[in-house]
Amino acid sequence: MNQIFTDDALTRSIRHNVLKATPRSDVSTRTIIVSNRVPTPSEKAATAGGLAVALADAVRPGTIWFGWSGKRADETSKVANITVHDDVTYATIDIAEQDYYKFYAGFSNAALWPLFHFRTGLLRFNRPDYEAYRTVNRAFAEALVPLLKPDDLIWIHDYQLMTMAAELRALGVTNRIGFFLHIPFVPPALLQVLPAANEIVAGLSACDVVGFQTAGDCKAFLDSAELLLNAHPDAEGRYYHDNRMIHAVVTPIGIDAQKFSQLARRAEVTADARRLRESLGERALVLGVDRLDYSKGLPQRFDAFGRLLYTYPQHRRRVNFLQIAARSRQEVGSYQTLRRELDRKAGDINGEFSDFDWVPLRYMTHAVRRSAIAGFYRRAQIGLVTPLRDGMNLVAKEYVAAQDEQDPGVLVLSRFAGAADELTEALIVNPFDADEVAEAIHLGLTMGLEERRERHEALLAKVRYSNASRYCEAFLGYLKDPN
Ligand code: GDG
Repeated sequence: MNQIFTDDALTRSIRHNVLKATPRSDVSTRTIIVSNRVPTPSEKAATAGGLAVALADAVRPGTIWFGWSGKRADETSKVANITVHDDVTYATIDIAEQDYYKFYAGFSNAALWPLFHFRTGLLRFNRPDYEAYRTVNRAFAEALVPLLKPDDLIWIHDYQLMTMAAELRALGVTNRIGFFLHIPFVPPALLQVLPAANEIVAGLSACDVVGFQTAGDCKAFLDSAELLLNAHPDAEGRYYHDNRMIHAVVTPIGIDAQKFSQLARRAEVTADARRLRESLGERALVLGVDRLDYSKGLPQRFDAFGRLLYTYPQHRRRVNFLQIAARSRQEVGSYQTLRRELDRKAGDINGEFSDFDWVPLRYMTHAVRRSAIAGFYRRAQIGLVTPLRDGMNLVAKEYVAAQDEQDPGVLVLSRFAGAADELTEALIVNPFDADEVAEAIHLGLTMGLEERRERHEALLAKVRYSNASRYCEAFLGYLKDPN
C-alpha cells in the first residue's frame, strides 16, 4: 500500500517486449538496450509476475540491458556492475548524488519533460542542471564503451539520454546507434525556447536511427534539424550531419495485447476485482489510470466529470468515476502542486454531488497491482484517457485489450495522445473542453451494444496488430539496415 509508482511504461515495455523481440537467429550481433533505469532481477519479480518466464523464453543469450541501478552514491560509477539473470546481462551504474538531482529532477523532468509536452510555462532551465545532464550522459557512455563489441547494436531509450550517442561518438564508437523517444517531440518554434536546443538536436543526430511515436513527432524533429542544423532531410526522413547519415523513423509502441487480454480475463475472478464489483453494485464505472503527471490532464478530467453530473443529472447515483493516479516524481515541485490541485477538485466535486450513500469520485494516489488494473479495465464501461499531450499512452491500448468482446466498454481518448493517430474508433475528444468530454462520457454510457462492439472490434484489431513485438522488429529492422 501507499507505494510510489516506479514501474513506468517504458521500463515495462523494454522488459517484456524489447528484450523479447531480440531475434534469436541473428548470432553475429548483440542488442544493447540502454535506458535511464534498469530494474534489478529482484525488483522485476516484485513488480511484474511471470516476468522470469517471459524472459527465459524470449531473450537470447548475450542481450545486454544497460543503465542506472537506481542507487545514488558519492561518485558516479566508472565501471558497470554486471549481473546475469535468465540469460539477460544487466549492466548498471550508480549515479553521484550531486549529479542525480540536477540530471533527473532538474534538466530531465523540469526542463525537457514540460517542454516536450508543450508546457513552456512549467519549464525551469538552469545551466548547472544542464551540465549535470551532460555529465550523466557522458558517464553512461564511458561505462558502456568497455562492454562493446564491434557489431553490437546500441538502442538508447528516451529523453534522459538524448546526448549519450554524441558522447559515444566522441569516445570513438562506430557501432550502429539507435534512439527512440517515448514522449512527443515539439516543433522548432517551441524547441528553441530551450537554450540547449541545438545540442539536443545535434546529440540525436549522432545516432544512425532516431525513432518517434507518431508522424507528427518525426516531422517536428526533422523541421528542427533543418532549422537548427541546416540539414536537408529527404522525403524518407534521411539527412546528413557531420558526414554521417541519420534516418528519422516512425515506430509506434504497442503492448502485448494477447497477454494483457488473458490477464484481464483472469483478473475478473480475483479478490480485488470482486471488491470493486461489490462496491459498485449496478453502477457504471468510468475509469482513469495514469501516473500522477500534469501531462495527463487530470484536473481537466475531474472538471469534465463534474460537468457530466451537472449537465446530465440522469447519471447521478448511477455512475462512479475511479481515478488511479499513482504518484511519481514527487521531488519535482510541479508534481506536488498538481497533487494539491487534484485533492481540492476531488473534494469540490464530491462535496457538490455526493449523497449519504453515494460518493461519485474515487481518487487514489498509490499504485495498484497490474493484475488488479487489468480487472478494473474490464469492469469499466468507460476508459477515460484524456492527456493534454502524450507520446503514445499505453493505458488506451490496455483498456481496449482488456474488454469483454461480447460486451465491451467505450474508450474516450484525447486527440493529443499519440494513440489517437491509430485508435480512431474511440470517442476522440479535446481534453481542454470539459463539456465535450462530458458529452463523450454520456454518449459512451448510453451507447448501444452493436455500436460498442463495432467500435471495439476495430480498435482491438489495431491494438493487436500494432503490438510490442512489431514495434521492436520495426525499430531494430531500421537499426540493422544501413540504407
Ligand atoms: C511514457 C510516455 C508512452 C499506471 N498506473 C499504474 C500502473 N500504470 C501503468 C499503466 C500503463 C503505464 O503505467 C502508463 O503508460 P503510459 O503509456 O500511459 O504513460 P507513461 O508512463 O507516461 O509512459 C507515453 C510510454 O512511455 C511508452 O512509450 O506511451 O506516452 O509518456 O502500462 O497500466 N501500473 C501499475 N499500477 C498503477 O497504479 N501496476
